[in-house]
Amino acid sequence: MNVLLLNPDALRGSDPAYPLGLAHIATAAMKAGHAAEGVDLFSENCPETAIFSTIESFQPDVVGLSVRNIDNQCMRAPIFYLETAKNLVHTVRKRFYGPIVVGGAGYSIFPREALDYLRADYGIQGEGERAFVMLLEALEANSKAFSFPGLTRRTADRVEWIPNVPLASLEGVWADRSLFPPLPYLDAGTRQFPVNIQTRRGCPMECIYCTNPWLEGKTMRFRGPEDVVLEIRSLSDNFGIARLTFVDSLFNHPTSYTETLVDAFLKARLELSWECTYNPRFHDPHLLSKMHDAGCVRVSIGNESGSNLSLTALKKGFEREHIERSVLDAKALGLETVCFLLIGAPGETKDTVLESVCFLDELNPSSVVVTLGIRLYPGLELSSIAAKEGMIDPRQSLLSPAFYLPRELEGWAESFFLDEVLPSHPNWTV
Ligand code: B12
Ligand code: SF4
Repeated sequence: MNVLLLNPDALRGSDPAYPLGLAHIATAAMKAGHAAEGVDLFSENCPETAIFSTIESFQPDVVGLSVRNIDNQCMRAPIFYLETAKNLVHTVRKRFYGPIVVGGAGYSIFPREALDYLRADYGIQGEGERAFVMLLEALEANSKAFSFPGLTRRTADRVEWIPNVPLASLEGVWADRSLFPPLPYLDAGTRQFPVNIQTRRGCPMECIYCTNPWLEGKTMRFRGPEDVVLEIRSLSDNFGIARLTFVDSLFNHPTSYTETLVDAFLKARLELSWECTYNPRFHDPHLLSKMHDAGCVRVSIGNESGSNLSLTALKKGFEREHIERSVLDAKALGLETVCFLLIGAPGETKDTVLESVCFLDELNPSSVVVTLGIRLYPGLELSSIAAKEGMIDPRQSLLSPAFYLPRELEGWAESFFLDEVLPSHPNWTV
């Protein structure tokens, strides 16, 4: 089948993220013998012309659209990206009369509601490598009744969804970048920009607000370190990429895998610099030092707070001392450190906010990213708390963004950070 894959450019102007999910899907489709073509609207000035001319020349049988983001998760200045994706489906329909399939992380949180909203024909919830190929096979066989894990289908009067089952192994999982070359994402001056890559999927942690364990599964699965090295080599050989960002939810867990991976980087003498997530609970000075030797230059320390009360409420699984050790050891190695404040844990008060601010002030990481209000998602513990406290209706779909912020902090938190914290902290952003 001829498969046309589209990356919507909902985020032009902000930090662009290379469409890694689409590169994975394209690889799987091509491996299964299908012909694939890509249109990346990030680098197209006239989306309609780019889409129409590719439909004309390539004559696709199926069009796939990636929906990475539903919204910007920002309570202060919300942006709803799904509207852009819906317009794109509408545009494609003007010239293409076959099935339109949507997938992606944002989409997967709301498989039914988002498919209905977008008016697309099929959705693939969760990992797409297996499920998308199964859908292509079913469509090619002109099969009328088919079903498999991950499939969402819109019929005249309802939307049917079968929950996906995570791949048992990541063997063979690979992101061929040829359909979506990363070059438009590089900074014009430096010719570099961290290009994303994934080495593992899954998170076993229980943070009460986070969708990652639902999206990727709670059981971690890993790519072979040699495969990861080959993919990195192909990025540097084909596109000159020397800066990477690992999108793994927990890059430093489990230590044994990360150490093997980093050893493989060292053995291969990869000339690159990279950044990754770093969870304080699994802090290991020996591993951190090896990561530094293997090219790590920046760690995003998923602390989210600096108050033990809030860390416990969010079920982060670590305390202030873990954060402190992680930040100080990373700084001692000369790594850039990014810390986070997620304001609005259940029970968060002005005191816990001040405690967090003082804590990070003392640690003085390279930068701090503050988020005011926590985006609520279906099925998560924080959403149940919000419903019990009367902040949301328990039947609310949450596709349209809703946020958790204790009433005591409403109004105060925003002016506190904007008027009092930011002016004296140029390396903090809200
Ligand atoms: C790493 C990450 C980041 C990094 C990105 C670094 C980088 N340069 O790539 C950083 C921290 C910078 C970031 C920023 C943002 N992120 Co983010 N991010 C993630 C995370 C953890 C992983 C994404 C990833 O790369 N996965 C690896 C790839 C291989 O998987 P994938 O894209 O999901 O693709 C698979 C499937 O989805 C599917 N698939 C994908 N596309 C398609 C298309 C079709 C047709 C089909 C059939 C299947 C399919 O198959 C793929 C292979 O299995 C996800 C959560 C998660 N666990 O998925 C959030 C997530 C995507 N981010 C989210 C958000 C909101 C954002 C921001 C808007 C936050 C902000 N306000 O700044 C920005 C947007 C950035 C941008 N330009 O798009 C939300 C989106 C939900 C929502 N409310 O919209 C998520 C889901 C996190 C969450 N809250 O639950 N993010
Ligand atoms: S916040 Fe990080 S550690 Fe917690 S569940 Fe999400 S991905 Fe896992």
